[in-house]
This record gives sequence, C-alpha cells and structure tokens, in this order.
Amino acid sequence: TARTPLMAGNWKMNFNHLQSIAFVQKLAWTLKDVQHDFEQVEVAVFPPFTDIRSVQTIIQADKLELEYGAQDLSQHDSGAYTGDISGEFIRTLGARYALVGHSERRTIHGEDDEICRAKVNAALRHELVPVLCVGESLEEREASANPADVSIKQLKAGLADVTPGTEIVIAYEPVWAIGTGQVATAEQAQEVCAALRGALAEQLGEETAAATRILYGGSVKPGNVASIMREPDIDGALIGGASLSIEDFSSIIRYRS
Ligand code: G2H
Repeated sequence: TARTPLMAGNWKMNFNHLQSIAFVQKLAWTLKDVQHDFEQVEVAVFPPFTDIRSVQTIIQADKLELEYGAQDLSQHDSGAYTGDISGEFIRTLGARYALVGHSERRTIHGEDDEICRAKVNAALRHELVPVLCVGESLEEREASANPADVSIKQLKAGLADVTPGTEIVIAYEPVWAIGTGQVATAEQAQEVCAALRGALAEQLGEETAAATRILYGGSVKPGNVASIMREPDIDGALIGGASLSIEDFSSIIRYRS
C-alpha cells in the first residue's frame, strides 16, 4: 500500500489570530506558486481552536487541498465540561485531523494513556483521523533496554479500541528532541518507527500496519528533513518551530526538490 507522505505543522500556542490568518494565506499563495502536488505530499496545519474557522475560510476561498486539524480534543461528546472542545465541534469546521497525546499535553496537562485512548475513540466517533503522539523522555530512553518500549506501550494503550482498517496516524516524537534543537538521528528515528509498525501489525494486522502513516517529530528543519524522509518507516513529519516560518515550512514540504 502506498503511504502518501504527510507534512504537518503544529503551531502550538505561538500565532495570534492575525498571524494565523497571514500565515495560512501566505502558505496558500506559496503552494499555488510552486504548483504543489498534494497527491505527492499531503500538507496539514494545526492552528489553535480559535483560528480553525478562519483557516477553513481561507482554504475554501483559495480552493486549496491543504488539510487542517486541531491540536487536541475532548474525550467527551457534550455536557458540563467547561472549556473543552468536542470532536463534533472540530469536525463541523471541516477539519480532518486531531492530535492526541502530544507530549506537551501528557506532561503539562497530565494526560495519560487512558485519556489518550478515550480521545482516539472520540476523534473516530466524529470522523476525525487521530494523530496519536508517542515518545520517550531522556530518562526513559536511558532506563529501558529498548528505546521503542515506551512508545510501543503508549501506542498499544492509545489504540486499544481501534479496529483493523481504521485510518489513524502515529507521530513518534522523542521528548528529548522536541524544541531542543537536538534532533534524533535518522537511524534512531527509523529504529523506533519500524518497531512501532511491528506493534501496529500485532495489534491491527499487517495490512493496516502497512497502510498507516508514521511521522517523526522533534526539531525537524529544512536541513534534516530529507535524511529523515529517506527512512523506509517514516512517512512524514510533525513540525513545531520550523512550521512557523513560511520559508522553512515550504522548504520542508518540498523536501524532494
Ligand atoms: C514536537 C514538534 C512538533 P518541534 O513537539 O510537534 O515541535 O519541531 O519544535 O520540536
């Protein structure tokens, strides 16, 4: 099965409203200028909740095949959950994806594997493709015999209720490489991503494992993306810092040229 590479920009809480609009407008023009082929490389942005509507409007006006998603979602569908945003709300804005269990959610907001499992299920209930983020901290990497152990545990727990054939995306983000400039080597990333594909095969079968995209995330930049993308089990990138610069993000998207 051919896996279309996915380049996903995670804006986190960096852009204010005007910056979000300006960025996605510029991105739209840039990708049109270079006649980007979205079938060759899929591109998605993850704005804050409050800017998803504006991003949708710009993409629709430009008739662009750019995809977008939310950085998080509630595990609940509706009710007394002050401040939470349901999968339905997000899906209604035309989003295709929702990140689940980004390491910043896990550490800052205490989201554990059980919550991630519930959020994966909530995304799927509302026809959003969950992008389940997994990855080990430096202490965990040093303490475990196999660097993939923590990620495999998080993957199995997060996907516990998922059935074979369901579209999901996995993002391997070693916590020690996030926003630190300390990028995992392509070999280190490939080693864990291959192990994750093996775990997917055990849990959901070979066919689903072969069709599922596994992204690498953690200090991806124009200068290191090509070597990462050369690895057989890495099908794209989740980009934080470098997704905030139009020059860097568009050069990452065009990693083949
Ligand atoms: C990891 C990544 C994007 P950065 O969090 O999710 O961020 O590219 O800044 O390391």
